[in-house]
Amino acid sequence: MTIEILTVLPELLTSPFEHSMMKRAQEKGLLTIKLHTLRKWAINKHGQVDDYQYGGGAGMVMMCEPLANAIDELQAESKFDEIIFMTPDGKTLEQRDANTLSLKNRILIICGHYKGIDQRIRNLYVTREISIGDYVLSGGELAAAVLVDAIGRIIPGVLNDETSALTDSFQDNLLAPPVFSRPVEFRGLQVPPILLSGDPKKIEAWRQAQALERTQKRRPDILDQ
Ligand code: 6GU
Repeated sequence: MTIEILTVLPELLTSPFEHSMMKRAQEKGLLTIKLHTLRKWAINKHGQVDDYQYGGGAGMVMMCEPLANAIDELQAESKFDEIIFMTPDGKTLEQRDANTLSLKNRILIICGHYKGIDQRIRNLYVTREISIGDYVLSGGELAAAVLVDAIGRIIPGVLNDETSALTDSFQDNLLAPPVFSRPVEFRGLQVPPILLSGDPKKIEAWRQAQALERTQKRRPDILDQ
């Protein structure tokens, strides 16, 4: 899978993909990440990609031409399966969205800045608008990094048994159960004896019960789905 990212701040997006799972996905050849600086398609030699908004009001808007020219050039040879605009007014990202996107072949993510992008680019090009939660970030880059990580780690072949996504929180509308490692006792707190029982059926039943209890307490909203 190839994920391309169009941004005015590509520097913000280098480190997030150089470690851990994103590194592994790229090394395995399962994920290719390409950063594109929107300045390359600026309207003048000053690198201008934004302008005042019609109707007045504070804040600049990312202009049509740089974005349209960039997208047209990037998909001159083959079309993107999805063109995603990161925006706080988009649909809140959920595990099921990441699952769907992880099966695509080639996607483009556009990072917004300032007051956002000209609405006509959204109408003409964008296939999905995604937010990562109900709060405002300075730009779409950190949100794009979150989206790429959520997608990249579940691309078929990236995870192995050790790191399986099947037991992740949200993967079956349940939060993950508590986990314990050595030592058996720490500051007077014991590991639940059942985890030391060596009985896989009992352990699985305990984990299911814990996951359910945790979800009921913390996120009853996801249980209803
Ligand atoms: Cl995708 N962008 C910005 N700027 N802020 C956000 C967001 C995205 N998602 C939540 N807050």
